[in-house]
Parts: sequence; structure tokens; C-alpha cells
Amino acid sequence: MSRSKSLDDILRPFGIELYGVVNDSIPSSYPTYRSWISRGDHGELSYLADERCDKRENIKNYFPEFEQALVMAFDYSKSSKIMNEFYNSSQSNGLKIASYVLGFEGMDYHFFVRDKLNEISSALKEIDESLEIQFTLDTQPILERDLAYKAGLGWFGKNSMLINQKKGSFFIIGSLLLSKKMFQKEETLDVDHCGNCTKCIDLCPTNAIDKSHRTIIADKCISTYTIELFKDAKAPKGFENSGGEIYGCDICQDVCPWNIKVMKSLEISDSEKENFYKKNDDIISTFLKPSIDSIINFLETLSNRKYRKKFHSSPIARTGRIGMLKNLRSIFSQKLK
Ligand code: B12
Ligand code: SF4
Ligand code: SF4
Repeated sequence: MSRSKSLDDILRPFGIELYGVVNDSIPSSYPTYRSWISRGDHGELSYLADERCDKRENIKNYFPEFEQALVMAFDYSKSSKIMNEFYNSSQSNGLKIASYVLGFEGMDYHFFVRDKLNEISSALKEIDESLEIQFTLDTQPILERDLAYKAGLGWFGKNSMLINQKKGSFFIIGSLLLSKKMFQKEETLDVDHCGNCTKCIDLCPTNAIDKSHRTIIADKCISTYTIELFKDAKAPKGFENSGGEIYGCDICQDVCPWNIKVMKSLEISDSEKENFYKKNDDIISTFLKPSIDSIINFLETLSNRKYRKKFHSSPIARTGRIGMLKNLRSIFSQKLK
């Protein structure tokens, strides 16, 4: 059995259809990242500009033993389709939560995908027990979209998302960094498929996409405002024209023709839908059905500790009760205007 065949065998049980390998430890878009930082486009996200900025120049700065990365896409497009149907139904209160939040059985993907990465690591160690492995999943000083690009998973969209022609962009990138070149897989780098389209740029309510550089101005992005800023903060200009986003933002992905195409062909069975609603019931019934003033009243009576306890396994624990109240009040005050 060839090594690439065995990789396919290892990953299929985890539902991973899109993956690739990278042998080069130097990110091809490090200069893009560097100039983004020098323009100050990281804004409040200081962790991107501190000493970890230099670390991103070479994967070996993070994992000196690096020889190969196994880069995988963890798909949550079904969550996006189900939630868009929900938002168009009479049950929706008009508020929205980014679909990745609900896409991993109600769990924070940092836990859910990490468990999968651990299981895949164990499977690889069964092949070679001397193999050393580190994972990278969002918080490590690694340019993950670059890794995915070099693994042949897709191209950098004008909205900065890594997009795949067949799968769109509703996936999380998770990678295993390996101390040996375990697999041979010929990767073809994808080319730009955005063409003349500018939908994401035109429809971003806060003008957060820097058209000339194809990057995001973090302080203008609703995702930064609703996920990363925990205390009182000024909403970005144009937030009043958004679609009720209270945690994260999917607008520049929802409008992308490549995702629209994927959504049209995606089949979801009744039992999958039932399971989705069951796993996400707490979040949907707390935030996406009641009136906004009653949610604010509810959170005002909850302690910070109880909020954390109630939502500890979901990404929305990140903002804490105070951060979520900030987001809700911001939308509520706009509705009153
Ligand atoms: C900081 C961060 C954010 C910040 C800043 C976003 C940003 N675009 O920089 C905020 C909070 C706004 C954010 C929002 C979101 N994020 Co985020 N975020 C990150 C994080 C931690 C670092 C990104 C980073 O280094 N930014 C610096 C900029 C310069 O790099 P970049 O945006 O990744 O762009 C790269 C490419 O697009 C490319 N590139 C861009 N322009 C050009 C131009 C040329 C000419 C070339 C050659 C290359 C190139 O080079 C860049 C550097 O590698 C990564 C995880 C990681 N460790 O990489 C996740 C990550 C990028 N986020 C992710 C997700 C899912 C989101 C959201 C969809 C969440 C949501 N629903 O709210 C939004 C999407 C917003 C958007 N359109 O980008 C996923 C993206 C998966 C994918 N398919 O692309 C990642 C990879 C996390 C993961 N492990 O899956 N995020
Ligand atoms: S995530 Fe939302 S606010 Fe950020 S760039 Fe995309 S559409 Fe604009
Ligand atoms: S909306 Fe259009 S321009 Fe934006 S990422 Fe998708 S294809 Fe590219």
C-alpha cells in the first residue's frame, strides 16, 4: 500500500476529504503578513504584532524538528446552510452567530478539531512510533492559510479566505507538523478564481476589506468587534448596516459565488438537521429566538461565572457575559434609533 493511499485511509474515517502536505517551512505569503502589520491593519489584535510576528517567518521557529505538515480542512458548510434556512424562517429573531460556532456539534472547534488531530496523530504514530508531532489550530504562531494554500487546498480569495473550488470556504484549517517526511503527495498550487468578482468587497457592511492588498483591516471587521473585544468598544462604522451579527461574521463568505454553489448542491438529511438542532439547542434558544431586550435582561441577571459555566464548551464563552452584552446592546441601541 502506498503511503499516500494509507493517508487517505487514515483520514477518511474522520470525514476529511480535503487535505494536502507541505514540506517547505517558509510561508510564501510572509511578506504579505509583514506589510499588513507595518500598515497597522492588525489594529487591536496585538498578539499578531509582538515577538510572535518574527516566529511566523519559519515554521521551524515554532517546531524546530519540522519536516512536513499534514494540512486538513474541517468542513462546517452544513451548519452554514442550516443556519441560513433558520435565519429566513419565522423562528429567527434577526440576530446571527457565525456558522463555525454551531458547526462542530455545539463544541468549540478548538476542542473538537483538536481531539480529531490527536486521534489522527495516534494513527500516524502507529505507523512510526518515533515520529514527533505538534498541531497547529488557530492560536499557534503559524500562517495557516498559507499552509493550506501550499498544500493545494485552494486560493486566497479577495476576502482573505482560503477558498476551494469544490468545497468553498466554510472550513477550519487544522494541521499536524511532523518531524519526518511521512507522505508523498504531489500538490498543485491553485490559481485565483475570483476573477472580476468583487461581491465580498461591495457587500461588507463596514468596508473592512482592503481591495488593493486583498487583506482585512482588522479594526473594521465585525468579527474583531464581536469576538475579540470583550469590554466596551466602539462599533466599526457601518456596523449599523450589518445583518444582526452578535458573534463573528459570515457576510463575505455567504455572498461568495463559490460558497453559494456549494450550498446549492449540499444535501442534508432530516436526521442530520435534527442532530444539529439538538446539539445547538442552548445557543439557538438563548440567543437566536427570543426578543433582543429579553436576551439582554436574561444576561443582566446571570453572573459571569454562570455564563461561563453555561457556555463553557462553546466558542461564545470567549467574549464572556460582558462581551456578549456589549454586542447585544450595540445592536439594540441601533434598533432604537
Ligand atoms: C487574526 C485572525 C482573524 C482576525 C483577522 C482576520 C484576517 N483576515 O487577518 C479576525 C478576528 C478579523 C478574524 C476573522 C475571521 N476568521 Co480568523 N484568524 C485569524 C488568525 C488567528 C491569524 C490570521 C492572520 O495571520 N492574519 C494576518 C493576515 C495578513 O493574514 P491572512 O488573513 O491569514 O491572509 C493570508 C492570505 O490570505 C494571504 N494573502 C492575503 N492577501 C494576499 C495577497 C497576495 C498577493 C498574496 C500572495 C497572499 C495574500 O497571505 C496572508 C498571510 O498568510 C488565523 C489562524 C492562523 N493562525 O492563521 C484565523 C483564521 C484565518 N480565521 C478563520 C476564520 C474561520 C475566520 C472567520 C470566518 C470567523 C468568523 N466567521 O467570524 C472570520 C473571517 C474574516 C476574514 N474575511 O478574514 C480561519 C480561516 C479558514 C479559511 N478557510 O480561510 C483561520 C485560518 C483559523 C483556522 N484555523 O481555521 N480572524
Ligand atoms: S467578516 Fe464581515 S466585517 Fe469582516 S470582512 Fe467579512 S463581511 Fe466584512
Ligand atoms: S465574493 Fe467574489 S471576490 Fe470575494 S472571495 Fe468570493 S469570488 Fe472572490
